[in-house]
Amino acid sequence: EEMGRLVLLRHGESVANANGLFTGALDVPLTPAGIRESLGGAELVATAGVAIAAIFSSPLRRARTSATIAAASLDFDLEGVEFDWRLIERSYGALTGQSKADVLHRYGSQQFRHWRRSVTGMPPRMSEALHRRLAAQASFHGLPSEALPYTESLRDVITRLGPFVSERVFPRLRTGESILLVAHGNSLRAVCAILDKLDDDEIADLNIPTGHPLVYDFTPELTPVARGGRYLDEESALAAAAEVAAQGGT
Ligand code: DG2
Repeated sequence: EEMGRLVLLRHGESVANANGLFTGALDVPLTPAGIRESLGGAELVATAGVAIAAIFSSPLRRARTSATIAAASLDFDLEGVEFDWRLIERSYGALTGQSKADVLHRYGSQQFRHWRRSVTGMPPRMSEALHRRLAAQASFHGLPSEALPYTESLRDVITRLGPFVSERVFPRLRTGESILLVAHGNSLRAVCAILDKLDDDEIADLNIPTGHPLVYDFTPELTPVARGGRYLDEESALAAAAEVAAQGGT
């Protein structure tokens, strides 16, 4: 039987990305360049002829806008886009809203990389005041409190996304339906860690660029045919991933 394909798409460039800030649960919009990027990514999926049967998105604005743009380009009913809080970006704790360059300068590259890329690294907890301010953002209305942890490691994100992948993604792939997931740099790193069973070093080296669709094909046992999937625009996606890796000045 034919397996469905899974397309992972990180939202286009956000205002916080453009300003070099740790974003996490900060509910920022896309930049105009980010809107164009989302459109370009969605058009690549349409041109590749992937028949998307379901779109799942993080409820944060930057993902919702990108999912809306994708739905429009794929001729997919907007009402059918499904939101799942488990796709929300990793909580960056007290680093939320801070400049990556400042954090790198203040704490050094080892600590910076630990917080940003290791599986177990947890930024310091955010203050009650910051938590209250983030929880009051419109996109968090109606979501469970687990959607906004005071801080989170990538391991925690993998733990919350495991059930999402096995309950909402795998069953549809098995019935031959192709799925688009619109989410974030770190929540998508977690999805890749689950699909490819990445070890801790592989997870630390993984960077996902904005707006470049990453396609996974699967065997009937739900093993990726190509480990790490395939970007539809490999060359520019890998260049953009290298830029993500270098953010903050490392
Ligand atoms: C970025 C990822 O996530 O940042 O939270 O700052 O995808 O929501 O823009 P996104 C953030 P890095 O972990 O790559 O620094």
